[in-house]
Amino acid sequence: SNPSDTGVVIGSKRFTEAYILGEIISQRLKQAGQDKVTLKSGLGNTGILVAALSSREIDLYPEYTGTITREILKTDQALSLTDINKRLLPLGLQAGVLLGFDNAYVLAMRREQAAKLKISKISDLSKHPALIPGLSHEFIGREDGWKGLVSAYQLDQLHPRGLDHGLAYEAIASGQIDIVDAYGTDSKLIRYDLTVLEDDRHFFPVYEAVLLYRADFPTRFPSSWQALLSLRNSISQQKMLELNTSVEIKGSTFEKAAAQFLSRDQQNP
Ligand code: PBE
Repeated sequence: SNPSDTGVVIGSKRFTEAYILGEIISQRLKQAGQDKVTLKSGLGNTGILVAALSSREIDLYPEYTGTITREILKTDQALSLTDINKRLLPLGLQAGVLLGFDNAYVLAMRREQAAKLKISKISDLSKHPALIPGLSHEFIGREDGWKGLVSAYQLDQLHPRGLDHGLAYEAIASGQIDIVDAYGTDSKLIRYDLTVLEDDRHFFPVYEAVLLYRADFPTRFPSSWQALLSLRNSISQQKMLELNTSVEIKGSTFEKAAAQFLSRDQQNP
């Protein structure tokens, strides 16, 4: 049978922002008249999503430029989107439609403890080997995560514990851990009064949100692709933080947050 018969299948990673973006993409396609849309939310980490693209289980998902260069293409170079796409093509993949915000990895601590120990930047951490990092499993294993940070900042004396990103904030607030890997657009950075440590050796790349898709997607679904182009530059840093806050702090759902975003977007294009 024609593979187009199955409609468009969207995937997402397993954290609040990823779920919201999956909903925005899926609802945008339905608005545009694509009536066969399947959303497979919370599939897993980067490796799992890329495997799902390769096996045609999904057609696209929201990803980040820094994650594509470091984790998928395994390069330290800062690449333009054009160069990223040259390297993705042999994998049958392409990246496009920059959404308009950046979601960087950051290290964060309780504001009070950081002030007391006079820690404001990541390089200060090497003087405090007793601090306990509580890090998400994906971050621990990534070159643009703990592995690379340890060598860039000589942090071999610190011993991280692995945990789920969803549990990290409660763990740091209650004092079980002292340092977390957070995401720049996390609503809970503000809610739990954490301070973000300056990346004073400029270790982390830029993580601009972008769609990662099968290279054959635009030709298989031309009108859906046109609809997705309208999402380019449509979500500001502030807007993404608000969307994450509406779900994580204000109790909205992924679906409602996405629907509200799209209806407002149409009124004020
Ligand atoms: N990030 C921050 C991670 C999660 C959010 C964009 C660097 C990633 O998914 O690659």
